[in-house]
Amino acid sequence: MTTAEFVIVANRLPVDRVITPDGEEIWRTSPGGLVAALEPVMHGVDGAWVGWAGVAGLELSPFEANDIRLIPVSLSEQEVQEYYEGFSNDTIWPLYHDVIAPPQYHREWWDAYMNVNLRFATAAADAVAQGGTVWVHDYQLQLVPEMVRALRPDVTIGYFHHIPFPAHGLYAQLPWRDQVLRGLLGADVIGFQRTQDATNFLMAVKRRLGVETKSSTVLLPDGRRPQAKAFPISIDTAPYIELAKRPDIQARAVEIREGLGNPKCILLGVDRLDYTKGIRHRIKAYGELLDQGHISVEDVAFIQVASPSRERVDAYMHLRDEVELATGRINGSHDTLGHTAIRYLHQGYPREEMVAMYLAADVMLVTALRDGMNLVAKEYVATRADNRGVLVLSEFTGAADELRQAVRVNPHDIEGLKDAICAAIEMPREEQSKRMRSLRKRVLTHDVKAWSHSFLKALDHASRARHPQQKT
Ligand code: GDG
Repeated sequence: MTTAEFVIVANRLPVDRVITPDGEEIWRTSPGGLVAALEPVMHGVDGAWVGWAGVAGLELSPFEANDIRLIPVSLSEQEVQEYYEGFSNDTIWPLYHDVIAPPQYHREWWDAYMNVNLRFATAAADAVAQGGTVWVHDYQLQLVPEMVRALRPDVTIGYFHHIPFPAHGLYAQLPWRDQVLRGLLGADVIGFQRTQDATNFLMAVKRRLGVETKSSTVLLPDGRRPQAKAFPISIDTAPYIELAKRPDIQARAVEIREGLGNPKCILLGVDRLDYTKGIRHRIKAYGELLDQGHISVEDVAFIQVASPSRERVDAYMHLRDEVELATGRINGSHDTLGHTAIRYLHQGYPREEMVAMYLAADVMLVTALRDGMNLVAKEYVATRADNRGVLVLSEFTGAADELRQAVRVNPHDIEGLKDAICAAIEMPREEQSKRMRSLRKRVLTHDVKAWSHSFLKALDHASRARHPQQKT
């Protein structure tokens, strides 16, 4: 098999399988942020991408799409249930998001997680060239760094964690806590969204494994020196700026406002329908503002895009019921024949339509209870070239560390959230503009290229330290 200098390993391949109306199978680039982030990196190098094609039971040989070599890892239906929906999304996801929902601990899920991680690690170890680099992504694959290192001690390994890493008091619940730390420590560079995540990880390493750390370096007994640091992820700003300039998309934004009966103010939320995103808190705050007469449906409309996510996991089914019940109640009490309080959309949209919504929104509500970064906040800012609009941002997002001029909220404090929404609705233009200008400056200068560049620079540094004679 041909090998590659640079191998990305992620749960999903960067393409989705689409069956055309005449039955032909085609592969379309996925709309996700990780693809946008890594595609430019892949095009410049001799690279390959290891991942699951998203369809259970599908066995595929390596193939090429959009000039990227793809190495599919197959998962059975049972593995999808146990490794992906189970251990990844019903154990690690809730535990790492501060136990907003109760994590489920099942030994058979852990077994599936180990088996599938080994499959990904083996595929990566087979694909990478002598002395090459492997970059592993996210919480579904935390054991892969150690496994790749065991199979291929010659390669440099990076790992990036897209979600939070919890404080030790919570992390300690995990029955397999030491194994997961050892898995991650197989990497030379372990990247997190926020400094706090890296600090939590380093603290867990010290307390659980009794290993010394010095600043961001782990001093392993075998002499290896992995680094754990923050590399806050961002967006590819160019497509958002370009789409926001397009006359047809600007016209669509006007049409969206007209469709809502021309309210003075549009509030917008855009999230996967996930319990970490604080959608219920935001709906509650908006409902109370209506109930108490602080706002009216004629003046202030609320669009909530809640794109379908993890629909076979119990906690997500419950959340959907709760959100839809709350929305139905508020709309039932406040809608008029001409105006809807909450325009609730349990659908996914093309990026063009998302940008039209960002342009239509006077206030963007990002009220996550815990979020690694939150790219929606950055996307909204990137589209606001006229410096108008207000970002209401939860302090529990990674983005809050960077976007200091947003209106900060604690989403658990419903009164505080209501005050923040009112302040955002009433914010004078000059103040909007002052804040948006500095938010835009931050997002445009710290884009996804800056993110991948800084991570890869740290990895290159680690590689040089490991092979001083080869790389000059
Ligand atoms: C994880 C971490 C971290 C959503 N609905 C539609 C749509 N989206 C797009 C958004 C945005 C992306 O999905 C969501 O990214 P977020 O960062 O907001 O959240 P997660 O999905 O939870 O991502 C997170 C991220 O990884 C990156 O490291 O920031 O903290 O949880 O880009 O625009 N896009 C389209 N239609 C939709 O209906 N086209």
